[in-house]
Amino acid sequence: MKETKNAEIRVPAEPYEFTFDPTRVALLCIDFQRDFVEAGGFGESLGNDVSTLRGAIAPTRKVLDCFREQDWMVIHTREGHREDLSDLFPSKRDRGNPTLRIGDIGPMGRLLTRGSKGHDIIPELYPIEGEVVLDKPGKGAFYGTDLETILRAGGITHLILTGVTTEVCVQSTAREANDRGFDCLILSDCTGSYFPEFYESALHMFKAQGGIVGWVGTSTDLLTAVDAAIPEIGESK
Ligand code: C5J
Repeated sequence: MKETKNAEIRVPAEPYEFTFDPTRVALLCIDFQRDFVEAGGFGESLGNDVSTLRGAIAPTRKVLDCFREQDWMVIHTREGHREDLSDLFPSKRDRGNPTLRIGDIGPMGRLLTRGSKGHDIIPELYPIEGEVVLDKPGKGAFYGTDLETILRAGGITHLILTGVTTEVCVQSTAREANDRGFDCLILSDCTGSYFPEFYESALHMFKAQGGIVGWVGTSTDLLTAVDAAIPEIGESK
């Protein structure tokens, strides 16, 4: 990690400024998997238009580059199941009426199954060495994983959340994190939903009542705030 000990990053956000110590922040990139974002995956098998999520990719890449430049903690999550599906509840497998179910073979291999092409992270945001890749069987990233241990061991208190989809895995993870005492900022331009109305209401609920679950901001405001507090980022661009 770079020498950022005395910096305090102050990000304009709703319902009020989100302030963090850069030695205690982590970026969560939630489920940017081919299965959700690309044609032929799990998201499309549920009848969704996956192109609605793609707008989140470019701004997330900029935030990821900033965290990499600063050597701050980055965690990528992937929703999916063991190859033998032993960690897949029947309730999850059988829910709804999809054309294909989890574990079935689609154009990108077995849906939401570890080891398949569709389960992996999209090339634009692919993890690099040293970044945590966390496989999770549920929607929330804390359920059934060692995420909390990793964050506590790293001294992390503040989380910046990006990912898909806003009202499912991003929201579930943010709520789990909030209940564990982490301060969470969701970047509105770095998250996406198949349903514009769910995107709006999830973010609205999150920051309502004085930030009952957390804060909502933008990647531009975050990057500007980092740049102001740690000017060498701007110089290296
Ligand atoms: C969903 C997710 N939508 N990553 N998963 O099933 O949001």
